[in-house]
Amino acid sequence: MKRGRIMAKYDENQIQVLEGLEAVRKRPGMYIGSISSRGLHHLVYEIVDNAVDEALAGFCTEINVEILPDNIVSVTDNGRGIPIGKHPKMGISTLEVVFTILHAGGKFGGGGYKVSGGLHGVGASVVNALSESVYVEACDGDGVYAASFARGKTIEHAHKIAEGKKSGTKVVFKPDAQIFETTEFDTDILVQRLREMAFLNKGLKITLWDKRQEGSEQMVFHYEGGIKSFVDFLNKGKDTIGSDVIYFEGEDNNVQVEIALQYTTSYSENILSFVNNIPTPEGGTHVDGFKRGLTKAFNDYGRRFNILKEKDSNLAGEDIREGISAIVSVRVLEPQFEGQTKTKLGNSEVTGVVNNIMVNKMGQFLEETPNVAKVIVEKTLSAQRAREAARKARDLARRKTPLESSTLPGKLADCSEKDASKCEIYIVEGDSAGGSAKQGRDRRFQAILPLWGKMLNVEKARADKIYNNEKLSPIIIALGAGIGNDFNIEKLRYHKIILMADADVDGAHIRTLLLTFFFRHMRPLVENGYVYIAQPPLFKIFKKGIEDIYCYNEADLDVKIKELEEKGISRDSLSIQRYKGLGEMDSDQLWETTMNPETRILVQVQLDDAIKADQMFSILMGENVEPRREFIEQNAKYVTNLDV
Ligand code: 28G
Repeated sequence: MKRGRIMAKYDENQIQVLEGLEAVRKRPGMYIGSISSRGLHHLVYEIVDNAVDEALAGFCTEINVEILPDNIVSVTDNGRGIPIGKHPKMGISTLEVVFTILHAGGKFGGGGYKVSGGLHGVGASVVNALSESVYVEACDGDGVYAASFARGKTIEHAHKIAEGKKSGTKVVFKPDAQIFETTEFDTDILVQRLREMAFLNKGLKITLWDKRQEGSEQMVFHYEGGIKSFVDFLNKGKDTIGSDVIYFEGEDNNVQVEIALQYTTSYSENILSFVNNIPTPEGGTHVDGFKRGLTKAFNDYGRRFNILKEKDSNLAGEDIREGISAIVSVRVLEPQFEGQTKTKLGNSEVTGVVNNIMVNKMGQFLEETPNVAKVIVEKTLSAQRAREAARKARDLARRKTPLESSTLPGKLADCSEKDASKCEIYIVEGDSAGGSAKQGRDRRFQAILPLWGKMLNVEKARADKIYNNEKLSPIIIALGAGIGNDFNIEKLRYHKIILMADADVDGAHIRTLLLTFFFRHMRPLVENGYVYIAQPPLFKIFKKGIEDIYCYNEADLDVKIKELEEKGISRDSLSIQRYKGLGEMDSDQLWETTMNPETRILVQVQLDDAIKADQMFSILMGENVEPRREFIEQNAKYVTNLDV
């Protein structure tokens, strides 16, 4: 009876177990990030992590990784060996629990199951689920025990296979080709991570042997200096400044901290950070604490020894970090990972711990080694000067580009006249119309600027964005008077700014956009009456024997026809062409109808028009959805081409 109950319970658990690992096979990405090469290599890290945890627990000094032919991976450690005794709750060996029970929460899906170093990670079951086969051997100093699995299912329970006095664990696995896009291991990727692991765990010896090809040799990663050696490694080939690598460690509030740093003559900063041996490229609270503490240590030192005088402002963090190479490695009991890629430490208690260690120990170091302090402070001061100079140069360059640039836009066909009051600029949408306009114009006083590229939504953009917009910045540069608060009408290069676009919906759209832009960012242009809209004809009347007649709207057409009828020319004898766009006219016609000051019609834009355009624009492009929908419903046929 009792036994029956235990069996029942065991069976229940067994079902749960199988379901659990099935979930891993269904959504591998949740557990190892991806099924690409990256995910494949992750399997190795999961197994190595468990061996490293045994090292952190103080029982393992060596981990050997081998890549065997067929991309089978073998990992051994010399720890205590995974226990093979019956797990009190599960009724199966601890070894089998480790390999077949999925621990709650996926590493990459929420939860974050990795609790800490020293408590053995829980990735073995994930590796098992995603491997064609797994073979595990555990030696506990008395005997050698083995178990095997296939795609998460137990093939052989742990059983004794030999006597033996050694201890340790061996895990051999073959990643499942049904799961992974590739099962080919990349030695360089493994070297990177295993070397990093060895640096982060001083004294731990990790070897890698790629046995897929004959004649290969074992690589050994073993650093008594730990992260000090890591900084040496980073700075190999660089000119270092001051001293050997500086190293601090400390612990408070259950946060263990190790820091190593050294300055080089380089101008960049190179800070690598880790939490429980996991890289945190997005940084986080440990890196914040490091930076803050470093900055404070230097400023305190500078004040105390009067290197920074009372009138001087504090040294900036970025100047103090110029040329630094540093490793920040912390161990935290329950790390909280945040950020885009979940590689940013969020635990707020960590900042203060790291900050204090830096302020105290870095401060002490600077005081005790004044010659080193001196050269670093000097570098910091020159970084500060360089940054000031760079900022001034940038400001100068910035001022020059949009507002008073010496280089006019490449597409601008400028006029020869320099007296702005006599100059006109035609802003033309479309390259083909632009081409005709360039040919047809009077180049002495007429400039042509064809527009191209994607229009910016002026509604949502601030000045800096407008300067860089490919459609608007040529206009700003060509007009030469700047925008916004910097707008200076004295510098305007043309006193007639003529918008020339088709008489259709698209043309109306671009006119609205440009009017809005002028209204918002160059309002004096509109207020002073410098902005015009060209009126290309909508119709052409032609008949053999009389000159072509252009009409600018329907009413105009009716009037012109009546005039002809009064001269005895019947309506039926006339051919009437309707223009769809500027592109339908050749350069002579364009000149004759739209650009020749003697014959053209220009409509001067009134402030009123611009305000209307602005309102329409706000409705079309703005944030407010309701009026936009109303507007679109009321004007459905006009706005079909607008990207609202
Ligand atoms: C070779 C490749 C990967 C491992 C050990 C050693 C122990 C262990 C591993 O225990 C169960 C869960 C937490 C204590 C622990 C041995 C205590 C005493 C171990 C590895 C019980 C797992 N004796 N070595 N797991 N723990 N190496 N290498 O996986 O509470 S996993």
